[in-house]
Amino acid sequence: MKSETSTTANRALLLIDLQNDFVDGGALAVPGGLEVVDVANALMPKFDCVVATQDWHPADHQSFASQHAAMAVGDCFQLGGLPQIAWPDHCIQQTHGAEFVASLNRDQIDQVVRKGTNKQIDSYSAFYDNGHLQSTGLADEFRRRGVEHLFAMGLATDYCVRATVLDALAEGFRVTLVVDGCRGVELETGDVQRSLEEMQAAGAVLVYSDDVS
Ligand code: VGL
Ligand code: ZN
Repeated sequence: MKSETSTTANRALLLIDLQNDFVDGGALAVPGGLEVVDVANALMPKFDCVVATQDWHPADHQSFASQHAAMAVGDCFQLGGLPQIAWPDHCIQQTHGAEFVASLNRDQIDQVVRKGTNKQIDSYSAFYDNGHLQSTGLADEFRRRGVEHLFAMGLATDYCVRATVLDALAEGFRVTLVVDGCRGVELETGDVQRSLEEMQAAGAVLVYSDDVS
């Protein structure tokens, strides 16, 4: 049986979408989003490997309500045969909204994974698009580096964090979710709680950042 112990050598910190558009004042602001940046900054020195994701959309990304006639933000529709929520324009490549939050310690990030670049399909997870058609290569990259245990946190709990954690577990990684490092959109009341329960049921261990050594 594999060792249950994680050493700094076989673990990585995965920071999900800590971008201007997802924090206070942003186009798709997640309530309290800015608060998690301090958690990220406090955790990074505890990890040899830090990977950050960036939602990175072309201006005509088809998840944007603005790209469809008579569609409102929050509407549900079908995009390429998948259920899709219509979002406000957000995280457009090369814009301020897509940049990492200025207070995030960028110099501690080893690798950046950009996702959502294909306008025809949304991509919540750091590993695959929402149809699991295309891989970002991140799982193989972790395996190449000998990483077996991921600590995940970021925005938003009920979308990109959830999808990333579920994919990571399916890829065979041990996953610890840093709960106070996450905030959710909560389009429907209870979405965040349901997401946490779903991740836990799939095998994620939920912890608070103070307990991460
Ligand atoms: C996200 C909605 C659309 C996220 C990204 O980062 O959770 N949510 N694009
Ligand atoms: Zn997006």
